Amino acid sequence: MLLYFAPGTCALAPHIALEWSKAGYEIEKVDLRSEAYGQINPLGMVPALRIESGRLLTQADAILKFIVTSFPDAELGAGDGELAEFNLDEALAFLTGDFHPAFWPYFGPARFTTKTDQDSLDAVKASSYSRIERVMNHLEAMLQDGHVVNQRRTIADPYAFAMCRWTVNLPKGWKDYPSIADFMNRMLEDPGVQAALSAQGLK
Ligand SMILES: N[C@@H](CCC(=O)N[C@@H](CS)C(=O)NCC(=O)O)C(=O)O
Repeated sequence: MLLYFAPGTCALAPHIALEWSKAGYEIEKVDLRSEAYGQINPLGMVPALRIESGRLLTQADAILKFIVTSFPDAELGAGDGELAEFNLDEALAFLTGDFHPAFWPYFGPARFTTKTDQDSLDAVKASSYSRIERVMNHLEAMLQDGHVVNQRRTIADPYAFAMCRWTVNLPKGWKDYPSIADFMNRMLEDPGVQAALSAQGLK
């Protein structure tokens, strides 16, 4: 397996999940804007995971679920219980469909305005803060039990971890949310998380 990544992006989530799964895998750092990567993944986005058959898997939540089913011994799935699978799917949909997009104006303000001056770009960035706060508040409530979902370690944990890191330079960062801060600090102590951070040059 080969995981295409750019440092610090949401590709950190499957990277940690692969570490936790003790999977045999390699990583390749890519330049998201390069023609070379565009030929690998025409969407020009990470994560992307090349599996043995040659198929390129895309979409973070789908890749994370693929890791769960490929490495059942790691027990990163929903667990048992009537609503367990729904709870995990709901959490993944929140992370991929609400949490991640809240950061788009912050990281790519030029995509949200036709103006090009710095003040206009900064204004677009600043406009993302309230939406980011809303999704962080929601995650804060989810993390009261120590994990994103089902009171157990699942693929949703590294996904949330990877994206909460993005708030570090915001007016309200992850350290300002008590349950998120507790979760992040525990994740930072985890050997698999440390291995992935180190491999991405983030530590
Ligand atoms: N829907 C995709 C979105 C992935 C995504 O937006 N990845 C970011 C990094 S966190 C990226 O590659 N951005 C490059 C771009 O938007 O051009 C997924 O969930 O995997």
